[in-house]
Amino acid sequence: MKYNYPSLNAEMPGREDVKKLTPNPASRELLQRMEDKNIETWLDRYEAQQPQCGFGLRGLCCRNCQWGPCRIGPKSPKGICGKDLNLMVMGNIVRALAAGLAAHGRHAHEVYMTIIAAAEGKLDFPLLGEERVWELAEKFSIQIEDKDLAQTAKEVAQFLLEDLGRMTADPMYMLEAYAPPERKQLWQELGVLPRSGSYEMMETLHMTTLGGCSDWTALAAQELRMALAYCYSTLYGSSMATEILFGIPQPKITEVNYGILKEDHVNILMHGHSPVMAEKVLEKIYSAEIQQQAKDYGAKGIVVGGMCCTGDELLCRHGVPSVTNIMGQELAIGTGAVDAVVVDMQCVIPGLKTAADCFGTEVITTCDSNRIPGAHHIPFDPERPDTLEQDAERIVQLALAAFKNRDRSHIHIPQHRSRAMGGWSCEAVVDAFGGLEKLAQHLKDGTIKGIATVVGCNNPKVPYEHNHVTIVKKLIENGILVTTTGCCSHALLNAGLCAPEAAEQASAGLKDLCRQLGIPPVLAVGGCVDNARSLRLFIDLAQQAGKHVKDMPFMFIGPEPGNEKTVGQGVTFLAHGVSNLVGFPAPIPVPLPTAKEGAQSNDEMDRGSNDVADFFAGDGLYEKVGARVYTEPYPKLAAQTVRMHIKRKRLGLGWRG
Ligand code: BF8
Repeated sequence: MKYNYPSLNAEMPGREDVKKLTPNPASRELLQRMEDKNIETWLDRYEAQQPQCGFGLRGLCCRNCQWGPCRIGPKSPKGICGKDLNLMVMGNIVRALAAGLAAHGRHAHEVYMTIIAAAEGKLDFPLLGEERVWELAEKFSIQIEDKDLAQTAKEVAQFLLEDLGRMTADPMYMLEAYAPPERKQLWQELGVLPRSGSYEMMETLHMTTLGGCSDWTALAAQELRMALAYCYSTLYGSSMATEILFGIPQPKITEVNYGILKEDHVNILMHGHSPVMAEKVLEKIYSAEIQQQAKDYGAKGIVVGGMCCTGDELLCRHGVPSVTNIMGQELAIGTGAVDAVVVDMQCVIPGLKTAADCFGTEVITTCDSNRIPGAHHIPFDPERPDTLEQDAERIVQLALAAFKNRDRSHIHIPQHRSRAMGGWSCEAVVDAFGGLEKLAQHLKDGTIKGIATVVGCNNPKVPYEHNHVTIVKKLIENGILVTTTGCCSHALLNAGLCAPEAAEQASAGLKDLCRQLGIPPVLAVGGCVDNARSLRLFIDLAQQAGKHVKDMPFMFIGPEPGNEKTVGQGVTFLAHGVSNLVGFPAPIPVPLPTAKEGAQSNDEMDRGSNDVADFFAGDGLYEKVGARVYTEPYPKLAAQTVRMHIKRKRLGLGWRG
């Protein structure tokens, strides 16, 4: 069965489409296994939700006050308070961005407070990213004479905290340090410079509460303002602060996919976003005592696998094999081989525990924000750091005991593994190409036609991972270098596209270059906060080429958006002048083309119109920031749209190809 949503100009996949089109054979195998065992997954729950609410899909319902819920339709063009379509749709999008900012903000807070605790000697983490400490100290004009690394790192973290929480109109340190001068001037003129992450979240909820802002264009400006707060207080902040703690990643080869799990080993999965507890658990697992204990329990060793963004972080820094993403978390449990899954924050779906209970997998939660009924809860709090060492040890002991005690007769590990190269920090990418100048030259001469960052979640509205993989294959075939993060990166890692051998699938020019450098054409740069790495690369390359980012052959692509966090990612890139291509629209009513009056053929169509869709996809936003949103649910057409966009940019620059 397929689900047809004309309001989105797209067909949603049914069960058979998903099972046929999902590119990873291991996922197909596990989806079938869960179905055969009658254990529910997102696919069953997705079916049960059909048809999904047409008002919700288009952003046409408002639940912001107790007069509602109100829905906008032909008979009721306004909510009870008088809110019209523009105000309702824009208000919903702005609120989604605020929620995404809250999620990344909470993550950032944990990492910043961890630096402070480590610098004060309350946590045993050695601050491995010394270069980043000195770089940020210089950018923030911190006096470093007579200060050691720890003291300086603590001060840097305090500056980052201020960017997260400032309540006054002073400039954000991170934005001042890293945003391009042309953009700073533009954002000043547009009046969208933010105060801080926390202030802009508060202001957004304030503006959209009952009787708040009645001007949708002011909400659109707040969307940009909040995206800048999101970018500089949480993306740049978290990404760099994590580098201060655990080091700046360097490329490394590993193996990925469900086949890395081993029947005769203790299998532990690390899942979530903030890698602090995960790093400590890993330290314990690698210790000789724990390795011996695993053997004493009858295991041949311990396998650690990564899921979602914590998985990306561990892959980047330690080459820990990653397994899967948000929509694979139940499937990973379905192997029956996972003894424990350790989860920190975000994208840990309630369905995980249901599956875990069916296979005797221990679920251990480590963040007070992400409790799961029935799970072991061993929280990490950088402001109460005293028990971290014992807590990490307890987590490992729970996993070992789970291996020892549980029934292992239901194990089925799909034997699919791929080689992959992870660990692409911004510096590592630049170094691999021999410096910014050389990379910019490859772009100019057309060896690399453009750079697309292909990122984001999975969504059951798209055949699982199909669009990510299809689009990216087409892009590299056409000479477009790809950076990737988050759930998308797991799809591409498992598809073998992040291994140096994937160069064979690229255009002649890109293939030769990647072969010569020994790198893949798809660079997994980390978790979602590490989209900051791709953005920094775009900014630095534009500067190197003597151009503005908005004129460069770059694009941001989110084929399968799911979490509210993705709204902020997209708008961050838009604010910097990088156009977006999304697999289907955020809840915005897409204007549906209709036949022109007196049309002789089906080709003569009038494009429908509404203000918010026109703002994002037409000239409204474009005239302000030089970027717009393209929506294309069909992946081959999407890749074609990206190619055309990049070609237009190259023509505009007078660059060949
Ligand atoms: O931050 S891509 S589903 S895992 S939100 Fe979540 Fe989306 Fe995955 Fe990481 Ni990002």
